[in-house]
Amino acid sequence: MTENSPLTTTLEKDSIYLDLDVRREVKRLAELLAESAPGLLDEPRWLAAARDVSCALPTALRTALRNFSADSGQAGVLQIHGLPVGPLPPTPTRQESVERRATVPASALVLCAMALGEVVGFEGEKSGALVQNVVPVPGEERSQSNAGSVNLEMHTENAFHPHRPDFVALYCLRQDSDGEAGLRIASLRRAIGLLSAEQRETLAEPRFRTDPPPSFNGSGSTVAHGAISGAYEDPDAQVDFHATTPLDASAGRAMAALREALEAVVDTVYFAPGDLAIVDNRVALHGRTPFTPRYDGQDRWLHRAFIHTDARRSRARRNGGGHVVS
Ligand SMILES: O=C(O)CCC(=O)C(=O)O
Ligand SMILES: [Fe+2]
Repeated sequence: MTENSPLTTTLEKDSIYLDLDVRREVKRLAELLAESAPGLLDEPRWLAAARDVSCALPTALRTALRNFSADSGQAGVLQIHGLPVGPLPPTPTRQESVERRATVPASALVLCAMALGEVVGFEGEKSGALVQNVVPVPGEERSQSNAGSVNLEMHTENAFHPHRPDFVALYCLRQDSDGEAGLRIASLRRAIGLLSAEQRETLAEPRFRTDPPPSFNGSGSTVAHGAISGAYEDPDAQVDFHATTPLDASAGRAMAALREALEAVVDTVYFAPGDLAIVDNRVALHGRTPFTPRYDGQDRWLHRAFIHTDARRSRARRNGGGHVVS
């Protein structure tokens, strides 16, 4: 992807390993940003500082992010290893947990995200917070949300929403102690060739419906849509294998074939602290393997942020021009 770029990192497939000097500089910038007034992630003043500081990220990292945003490659994901974490409190266990304070890891996440576009939250999800905690929640084990710990079905993030994220960024603060939890990623670019022309045509027709979760108060769209759309040879995906319903039997068969094709190309990422995975939500689906939470303060803990490459497109759904999409 970036073979000719002035990288001072090791590039391996769709991953970059930051060199020590790059790590130190990213940590320094994240610490600087963490101290910027008012120290709160969702505040316009802090976000303006984050946008500025993001432009000062080391060339190696900015180059990788810029190239990824132009073309996320066959894998549809970029993994960055070696970002700062620092000392952590116990993993939160509350439902709807979010990070509002500009901690060092949350600042580093926003710095990387800002190099791709604008960070956005959704009013109907975790109170619109820009950085959310992905943690297992007691009593939610079986839920098909990121609070659960059963297998999380492959999905386009917020597939029901006309302004679903372009990118979903997941930043690991703490991995589960058994190392069982894996982020599963399946690229439609790798799967599409496994489908017949007839299946592709059916998938592109408005023969599917995806209902929003109740918390969105009917904001998404319940109109019929294609599970894939756009260029025949390189389509976008819009499907959630838990929430999307095929509207007739042959659409159901095409959706089953799509699922099988995606399963044939899936990659599983086992995070270490300081790893960031950025999923291109247009061309890749993601899910998570089952794991066993302990609720002992040492459970798996990710920060998550959503990115729009062109925030202007969602302006009508962002009250006051802010960062929260309704
Ligand atoms: O837990 C994970 O690895 C991913 C969960 C997920 O799909 C999300 O937070 O959007
Ligand atoms: Fe997700």
